[in-house]
Amino acid sequence: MVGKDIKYDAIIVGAGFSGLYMMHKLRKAGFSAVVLEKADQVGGTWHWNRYPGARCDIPSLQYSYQFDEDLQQEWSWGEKYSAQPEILDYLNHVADRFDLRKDILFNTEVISCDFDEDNLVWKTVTNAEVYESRFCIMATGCLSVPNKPNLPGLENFEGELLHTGSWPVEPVDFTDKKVAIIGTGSSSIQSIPVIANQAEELYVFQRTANYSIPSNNAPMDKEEESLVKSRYQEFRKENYLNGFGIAGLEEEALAVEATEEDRQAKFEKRWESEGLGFLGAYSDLMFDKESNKLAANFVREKIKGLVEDQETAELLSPQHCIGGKRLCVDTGYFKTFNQPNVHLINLKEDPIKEIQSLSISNEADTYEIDILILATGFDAITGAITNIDIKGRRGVSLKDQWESGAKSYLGLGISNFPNLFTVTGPGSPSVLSNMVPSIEQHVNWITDCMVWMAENKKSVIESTHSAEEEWMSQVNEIADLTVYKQVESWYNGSNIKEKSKDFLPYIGVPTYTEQITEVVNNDYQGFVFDKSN
Ligand code: N01
Repeated sequence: MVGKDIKYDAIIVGAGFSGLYMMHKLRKAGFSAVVLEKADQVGGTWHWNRYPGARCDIPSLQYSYQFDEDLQQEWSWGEKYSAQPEILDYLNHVADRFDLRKDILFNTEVISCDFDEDNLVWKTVTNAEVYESRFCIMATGCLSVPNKPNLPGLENFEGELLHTGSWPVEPVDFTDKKVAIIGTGSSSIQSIPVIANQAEELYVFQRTANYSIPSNNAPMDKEEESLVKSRYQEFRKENYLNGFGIAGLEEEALAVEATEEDRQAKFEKRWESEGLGFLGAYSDLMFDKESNKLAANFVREKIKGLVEDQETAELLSPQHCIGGKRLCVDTGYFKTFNQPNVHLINLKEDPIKEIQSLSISNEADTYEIDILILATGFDAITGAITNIDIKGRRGVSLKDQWESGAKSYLGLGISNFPNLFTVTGPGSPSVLSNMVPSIEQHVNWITDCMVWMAENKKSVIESTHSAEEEWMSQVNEIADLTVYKQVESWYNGSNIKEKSKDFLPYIGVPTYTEQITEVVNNDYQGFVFDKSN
């Protein structure tokens, strides 16, 4: 289907969950494509995030592809929540099973993508070569550019410096080591209990305490697995009808209307079994500040019960709305602070003054360390896209266009950037949904669109500026109804100083699904085809 001198219909950037399925789907639809991947192997986020304790906090039976019935029937997960090595094995299996590697170029970092308006071609420059394609598809992930904060004296550190989001392939041995970890988000909360069991001393530098619910992880319940597999397609469809696209969040009752006894019983039940599903105990927890407070108080009481030293428990007790920052799911996190080798340092009260060759100092103390771990998160949702120098019509830079806020239509298309698609881009449910089904939904949509264009002899698709503006207003209007905007988080760019503070995920998988379907049914309303310059 390619034009005469253009080698590929599509360039796909990234070989994680998105890029692998995108390649498979385009190939099946008869398009020529190549995946450009910076790493030397597949996996995306599951390749880079190999820190100890890394695990998915969405049940494995849901955090997996559904596009191939044989695959979903034949693959068996070992645990309720899979650990990083098992997910990486799965992605390697998928790459082999669908013979995807032959169309992936590893060790290939994309530096820039330029749209040539005269020839309607994307020119993608990598560290190795220039590729030409009609379409450019960003399968770059929402959490793939590590945030490395500018800490005073960090450049002077001479010990081992690690980031949870770009962990080395070789295992790190913490035995007899003094370790510092900065940050207390999901990555840190997962890794702290594991590191604490090895390290001589572990210093946890906390700026903001976080809510975490026990994962209650266990070996896969074979009965449950059989049950799900006996009706896998229906099970997946039912999940799509849920606001976050995850089973178990479907309660309709309101916390504010429930009795104290009922609330205690429901919260307790979910604390004992659900992980992220804790927030599904009532339907108003993310919408009503008072209800949210009830759930938050329950978790704070749990922390008091788990942590022996009540001063430490108090420090570990978050004060913001629960769920406003991504809820964490852990295996023994709070109890780890009962170990004598684990020390909590409150950065709010006494920030890091300086990092020296083998120590960290704040006003009160100096901590001698061998290993420093930055668990400081990511330039989320937009970082991996703006990290590439993307230029669209008239040489407009995407980074500049997004400087005062990332705007996208449906999280799929961007005005001024014809034939460029983003998988789980800003303005789509992405990180506020189960990522894998959301990825599949976008890959299917993009492929269907490309097929439609071929059938209808259209060369170029581009979202309109007004469609994009209206869409992002809708994203924000929905978020205004929730507690999300009341909390500083990476959902709204607050973790990166230079970033515009916009709330980017679309809340509500079913409404989103309805709308992207309607757009297609209305001949891609909000997009224009073959627009002249
Ligand atoms: O990153 P985070 P993460 N000085 O941004 C602190 C997904 N994930 O890698 O809150 C001191 O959540 C920062 O403090 P504050 C999941 O979606 C999924 O842990 O800004 N501290 C915070 O405590 C998750 O939400 C799984 O005050 C600094 C921490 O660093 C997302 O990835 C597993 C600082 C960063 O927390 C990101 O999680 C792991 C500074 N200068 C992750 N800068 C699954 O299970 C930042 N911090 C699927």
